[in-house]
Amino acid sequence: MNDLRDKYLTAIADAAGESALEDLRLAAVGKKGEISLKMRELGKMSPEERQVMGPKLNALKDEINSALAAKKQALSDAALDERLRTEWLDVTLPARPQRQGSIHPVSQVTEEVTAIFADMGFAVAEGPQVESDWHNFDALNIPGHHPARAEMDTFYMHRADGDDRPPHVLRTHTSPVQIRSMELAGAPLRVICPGRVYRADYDQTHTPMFHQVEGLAIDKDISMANLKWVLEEFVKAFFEVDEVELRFRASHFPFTEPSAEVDIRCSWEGGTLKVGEGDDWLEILGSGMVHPKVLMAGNIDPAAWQGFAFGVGIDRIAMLKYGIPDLRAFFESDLRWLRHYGFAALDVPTIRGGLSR
Ligand code: 2NL
Repeated sequence: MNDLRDKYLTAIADAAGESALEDLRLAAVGKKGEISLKMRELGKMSPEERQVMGPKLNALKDEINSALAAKKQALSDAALDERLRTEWLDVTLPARPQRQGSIHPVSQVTEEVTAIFADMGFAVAEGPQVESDWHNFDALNIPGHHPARAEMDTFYMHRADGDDRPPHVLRTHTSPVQIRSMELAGAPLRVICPGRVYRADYDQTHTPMFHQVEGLAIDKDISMANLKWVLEEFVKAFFEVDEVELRFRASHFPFTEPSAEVDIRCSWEGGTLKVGEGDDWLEILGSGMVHPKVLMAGNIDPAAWQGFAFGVGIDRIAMLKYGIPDLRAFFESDLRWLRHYGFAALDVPTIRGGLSR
């Protein structure tokens, strides 16, 4: 009996797979297995002998059965481990191994501008592209008869017949987002508002949808000097140069008083733009001190608070920084253009890590 026991326990321990194990089960405790046959012999034994052998054979059978069950479990655990090891899949890998997608220059520049202003304490705000005409015009001191409404070539949204409320518009600038920020957060306030804007204009240098970022800073003691410093820091960081010279030219916007257009010193020697040197001036920004009526529209008391604001065309500064000649190509979704001017998906611009490197 001990030989039988050793034989099967060793064989079970050494069994290489489930079918070898099943063969062993049949050979030992199957209907015609060695142990089953031995049990059948119990009938021929004397009662004394049977009383000794019966329990011993039953115990052996139980022992073999549990060894079989334990080995079966061990084999199936090992099989599962092997499957998990060989069928392992990295679900974070890109769908295709080649570089297929790239970041559009507009997205890249939006990220760059956001990183620069975030570093100066500006939050980012977004708002609806379909706006009430109040947020887009009236709140910005552009009343119904104002020529700026016509100049803006506004897209008006159609109202249902008989509905004579004023129509909504596709926002013509991101200023309404700043009005909403004033309404929501009040003063003091520092926000930039990047996003899509729309004007019914299409030629070499205009597309009916383009991108703008506006900035707004409101506090107790804010002046044009703060505006100048912020814009200088922005231009230096954005064009990645150590020195810049800005020129403020008196201008007019309905939403700022006083208003200034901002030029930067540059050179176009050899056909490429160099910022901060040379004898040319490049207009890149509109700016000014927020008009008291605009503060009031945002529920901010103009007797207690003042602020500066500015607006930049994202597409325009993207063309300047990255030497992209044709504005309309921005919106044609030409894969060859996107591969040429696009940015690698993982090169997220940061102040410390570099904006465009
Ligand atoms: C331009 C002119 C500008 C603003 C935008 C602004 C917004 C609020 C109040 C006052 Cl809520 N002003 N925005 C101010 C001056 C100029 O953009 O030529 N952009 C490309």
